[in-house]
Amino acid sequence: MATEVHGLGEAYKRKEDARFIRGQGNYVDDVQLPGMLYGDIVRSPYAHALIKNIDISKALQVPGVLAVITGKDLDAAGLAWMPTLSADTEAVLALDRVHFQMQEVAFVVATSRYAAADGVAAVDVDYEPLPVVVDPKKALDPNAPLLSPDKKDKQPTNQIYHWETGDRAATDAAFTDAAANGVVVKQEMYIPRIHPAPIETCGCVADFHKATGKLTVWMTSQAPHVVRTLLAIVAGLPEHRIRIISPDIGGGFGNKVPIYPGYVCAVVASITTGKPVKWIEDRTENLSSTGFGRDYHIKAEIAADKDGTVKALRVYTLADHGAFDAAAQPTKFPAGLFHICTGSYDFKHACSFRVTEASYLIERTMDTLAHNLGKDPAQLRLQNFIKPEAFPYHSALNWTYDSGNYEGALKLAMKNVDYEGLRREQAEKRARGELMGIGISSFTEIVGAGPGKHFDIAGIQMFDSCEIRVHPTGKILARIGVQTQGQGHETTFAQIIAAELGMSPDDVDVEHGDTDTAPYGLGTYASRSTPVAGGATALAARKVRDKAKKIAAYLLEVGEEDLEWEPGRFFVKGTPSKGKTIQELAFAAYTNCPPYLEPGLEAVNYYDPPNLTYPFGSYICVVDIDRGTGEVHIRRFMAVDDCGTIINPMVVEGQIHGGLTQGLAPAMYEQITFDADGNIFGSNFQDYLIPTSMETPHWETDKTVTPSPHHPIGAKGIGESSTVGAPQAIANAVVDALAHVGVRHIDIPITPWKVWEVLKSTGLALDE
Ligand code: MCN
Repeated sequence: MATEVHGLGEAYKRKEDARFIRGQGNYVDDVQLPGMLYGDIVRSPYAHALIKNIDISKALQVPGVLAVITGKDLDAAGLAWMPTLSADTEAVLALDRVHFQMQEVAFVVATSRYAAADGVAAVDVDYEPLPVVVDPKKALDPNAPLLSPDKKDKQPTNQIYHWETGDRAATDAAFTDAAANGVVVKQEMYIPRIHPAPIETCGCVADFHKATGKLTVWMTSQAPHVVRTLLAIVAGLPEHRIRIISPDIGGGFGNKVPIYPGYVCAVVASITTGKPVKWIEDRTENLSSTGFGRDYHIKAEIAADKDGTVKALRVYTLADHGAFDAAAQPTKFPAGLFHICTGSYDFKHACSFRVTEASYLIERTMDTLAHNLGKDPAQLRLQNFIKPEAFPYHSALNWTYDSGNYEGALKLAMKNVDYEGLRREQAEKRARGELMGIGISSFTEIVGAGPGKHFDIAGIQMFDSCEIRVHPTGKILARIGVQTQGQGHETTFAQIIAAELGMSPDDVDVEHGDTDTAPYGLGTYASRSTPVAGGATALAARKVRDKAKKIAAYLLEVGEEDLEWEPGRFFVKGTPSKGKTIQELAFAAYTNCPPYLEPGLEAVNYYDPPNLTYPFGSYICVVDIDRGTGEVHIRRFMAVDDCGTIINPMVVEGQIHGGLTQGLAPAMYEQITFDADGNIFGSNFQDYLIPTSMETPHWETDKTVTPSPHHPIGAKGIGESSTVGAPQAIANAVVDALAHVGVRHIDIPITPWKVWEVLKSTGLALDE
């Protein structure tokens, strides 16, 4: 028998922490190469302007400055524009026009980081400011200035696309009927622009070797293989001579999926100089020029019977995609990867749905329905949930939810917080003039892109992969196509293999992030690693086991059908003492392999999942509001999550804690705004408030387990579940505290100032 197995479901300590807690992680900025140069970017102070001239002469006189690359230089090489992940094009360095404050205008290459920064300050750009539009509603005005006249043929207005889905006629009919015989609720809301704000900013070291023609780029990328292929296509470099290495990454949260101008400029600079070039952006550059999230103006409507049974959902969204349509979403739908369709409820009809924050709007609007009907929000949800026996559930927007037990999760959360007791306490407090609110969010996530038929990046279908090599002594090196940014893949993927082969995860090393060694993969985001690469890993391990079985049959001189498997070994049915461990079989694969088999014990699997996975959860938040200051205190937050089979409960809990804090952030603190001239507010951590441990409440967690029927080990993704589910639980709790005086909505982030305004307008404010 193998030693300890530590298979699925065990809180095995993270293998990668051995280097992290010793400060021995290897991040991009740790890479030092002989003769390395440094790049820094000249950025526009204007949100919209023409570039009349760029004078680089003074910059070239700065000691240490070797070169200044401008948009015109890139244009001459055919590299001025690069494709975005949403089929638009984005300027690498602005040619004759800038479209946002902090846009990249020139790239200074120098012998030190400081010289590069001095060079940036010495570049003289002559701008002619143009009218600015920062409000997407105003951008749609026919008289608004056209922001991308160079794309006029494709985009004659500032509206870059219109997309709708659902059955409009049936939805409208359901609303007409509800207006006459039932109820219709409408809720307008704004989900503000926020930033992923990873602690490590973006950066790279590009190293072009003139003699071999090989380009190696260490890069903060969540999807290194995709970067390699796109670099090959766009820059015309041979793909086998490009190596992208994503070393340890200090958080990604989607920020590190796209290709940014700094990467391209560093590559160009390295090819031009023949020296390695490092580019690392600073905090303000990261917050103001790399990928953001949300910025959705939403109108949501629910049609229901008078008893609260929901019938139809109608949603209109106006999304601000910024200067270029660079949304990092790999679906075949313009609306993006995360359209969760119709939430956890049995909506028969849905229409015009184009939203990534579907969960927020559905949960907010369900609460409005509950308050308008005078129903308990928990009861309204229990009444409308998709029933456990309805799975696989075909949604009104043609998605098949794999499995779920929504009432199970909500009832567990209610029991854990003593929901009835909290409602009694709320009534007592209200009678005393105190403000207490209880907010529920029963969300459904949709994660695990592919299937390849629905999801691709630049045409590459969204599968993922795992390669397993069992060495003669039975130790394993596995390589996966996904790329961790802190999610613990080196541990959890080792656990999958360990569970399949009956051995200790200590005996399995997992590598990732190097395109020269890892099998092709589409990257880590959208909680797709476990649903897709996790499936590939289990199936690759099963291939190994299948071959090991053939070897066992040969060594034990029986037919394969006479063998039985127990974790770590095959034995002859009925004679348990006659068997071979996986380690013995690995050794035999190299020393005494059956003549009719290839020697060695390796397997690779590329897995295109048949469906997405649909994790879900029910969260209950309890808040108290200070009537003197408008301050909201989160007293309790109970999160019940269900991600199917759990590989490592400790890693999952860590992911949930992080996600809840990321959900708290937009609910109460984070927002990027601009003034009328397009000057960005929120370009540093003093103005852009990420919650610290001081602001973060104590998270209480629990779980239900509803395996995915189609996933090889029944697992669903979890990484972003709680960031999807949490904001509306908090917003619902605040509104619930004020619902008795007619409040139905407060836009997030719910700041003390906004609450104070509501308290004053409703007469609840205590002035002293
Ligand atoms: N896991 C598990 N059992 C399950 C599901 C997951 O043990 N049933 C484990 C996984 O094996 C993995 C971790 O939980 O170790 C997260 O897995 P998964 O849900 O597959 O998500 P991904 O690994 O694809 O990570 C992406 C997800 C997203 S979308 C964001 S955003 C996010 C997140 O993960 N960014 C993170 N968590 C993050 N955590 C850190 N530290 N840093 C980020 O940038």
